[in-house]
Amino acid sequence: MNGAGRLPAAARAIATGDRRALARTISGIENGDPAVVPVVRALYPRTGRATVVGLTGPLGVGKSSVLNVLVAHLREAGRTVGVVAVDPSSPFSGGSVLGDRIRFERAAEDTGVYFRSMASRGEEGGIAAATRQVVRLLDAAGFEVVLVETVGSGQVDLAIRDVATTRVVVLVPHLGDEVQTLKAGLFEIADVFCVNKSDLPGADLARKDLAELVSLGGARHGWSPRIVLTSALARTGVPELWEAVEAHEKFLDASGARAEEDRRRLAREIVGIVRDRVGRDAMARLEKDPELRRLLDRVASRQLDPYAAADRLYAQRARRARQR
Ligand SMILES: Nc1nc2c(ncn2[C@@H]2O[C@H](COP(=O)(O)OP(=O)(O)O)[C@@H](O)[C@H]2O)c(=O)[nH]1
Ligand SMILES: [Mg+2]
Repeated sequence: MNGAGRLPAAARAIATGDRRALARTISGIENGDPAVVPVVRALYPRTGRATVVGLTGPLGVGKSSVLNVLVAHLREAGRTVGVVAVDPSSPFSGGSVLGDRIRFERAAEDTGVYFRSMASRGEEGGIAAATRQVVRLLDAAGFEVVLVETVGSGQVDLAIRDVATTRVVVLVPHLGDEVQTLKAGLFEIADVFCVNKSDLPGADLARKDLAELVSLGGARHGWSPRIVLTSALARTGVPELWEAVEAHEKFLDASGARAEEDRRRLAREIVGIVRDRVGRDAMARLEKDPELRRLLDRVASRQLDPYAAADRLYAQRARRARQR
């Protein structure tokens, strides 16, 4: 194992709980600063220890509110918690709501919790990668539980799928349109359903509807998603929500699914890195290499289709690799 002494200074500072180093490095990730890459890489051997829980679901269902109560619950139980809120719609400074400020205040006086919002940098693949890095930093900093909030929309959910060990989909009574959202992808990623605002009418009906959907879907890899009713407003159901998360975490260990899923996530990450590199390289060559420019000309004039061009580009790449 690496001794702390061998790490870059910022990595060493993060590993020993320095919050300013943590905040600076997260900002670097947010801004795509290449200087943070060695820091994140150096900390990689110290990751994989945290329980990473993703909360996702439509805007306004109470994800932040539930998260806030959950943090309090975990702190009472003596667990340390890092929180990342990924907000794809509003910039970091402009999107601050009351709940955020309360959490920030608490974060300032309690060293067992760290809260951070991240603004989306526009491209969704970017936010998924950035979220993964921030989660790793919090993990390496020693937080036992890392909570990630994202708005359930398309690609942003990949962030959840790619980082969380347990995924909580938050919904509200009167599912209506949300059932459509579920069919559009949230359903497949849920390990736990949280029906929040259960102080409002219709919560039991929503639970029944969900239970039906769950039974239709069957147990995915041996785990049947749990359904929990919460009210962040009345502060009820959150201990049960955490129990459901822990039950899933236990299942991951008992079934061997944890290691399997970790490998799958890492394989996706590695392939993603390769795809990015190959893609950037191919784009640069298409623009510069005269042979490839002619190829592109022929596709543009409809003499050649894009698949044929891709085959040739790929073949040229393989040829070059052999020559090297
Ligand atoms: N009635 C009720 N309102 C809630 C509950 N939880 C959150 N809210 C309200 O729902 C709104 C959206 O909450 P927020 O946590 O920001 O939702 P998010 O967009 O999913 O993070 C706020 O006005 C909250 O006060 C709840 O359990 N019951
Ligand atoms: Mg929120």
